[in-house]
Amino acid sequence: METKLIHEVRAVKSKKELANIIKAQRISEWVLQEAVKYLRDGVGELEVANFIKKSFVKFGAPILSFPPIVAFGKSSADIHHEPNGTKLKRGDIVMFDIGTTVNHYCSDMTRTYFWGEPNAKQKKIYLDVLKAQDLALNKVMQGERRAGVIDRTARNFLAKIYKNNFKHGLGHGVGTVIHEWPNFKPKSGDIIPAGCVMTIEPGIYLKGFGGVRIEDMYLITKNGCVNLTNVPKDLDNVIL
Ligand SMILES: [Mn+2]
Repeated sequence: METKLIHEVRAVKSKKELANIIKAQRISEWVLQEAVKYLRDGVGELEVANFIKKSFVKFGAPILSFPPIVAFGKSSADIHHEPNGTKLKRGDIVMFDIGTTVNHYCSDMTRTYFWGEPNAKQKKIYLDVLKAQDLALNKVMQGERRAGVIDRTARNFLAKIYKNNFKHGLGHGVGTVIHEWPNFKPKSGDIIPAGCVMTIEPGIYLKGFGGVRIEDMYLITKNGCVNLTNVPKDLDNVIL
């Protein structure tokens, strides 16, 4: 018998584990919906982040995967932004990166919105990040399982337009910890196994301007993948 490593075994989810991840994701989606409704001119990032925490409690999932990221305007250029007193104003980018746990299994999702009609540059960045996610997704659907190749598919597309402003890995495994094996990174040698749950989350971050990240969680299957995230992300759906 061949040996395996524990991270490889842990990556492949049972039906029960998957059900927990999906439940955590559904709850995050309810919370996201409420958070979007809570937005108004002048509301602060921290106020919205606190509202998100309260909503997770209300929906019965008070143990979060990580502290909610709420970023308005230029704050969205900061990958791991800590919500502060920044107030929402028309024309701002609004980024939410949230996740919770059910029976210790995590969920993870990022959506980027526009508070009012986005300008041409905001629109272009959004559409390019969405395209990068789609290119990576198509690779997975075509059966590509080399994490490095999948990462570079999205990365090379974005690099042609935005140089090195995609400043993190394309995605990661999700389980009882929020970042687990395998990893989509440009130099990753990981081979993605069927049955694992991965995020695909390209982003572009322009200091002094703002950023866009779009993150969905996928179940990797033998022949493709299934999106576990049920939140629209077409440009029309993200203009508030
Ligand atoms: Mn993530």
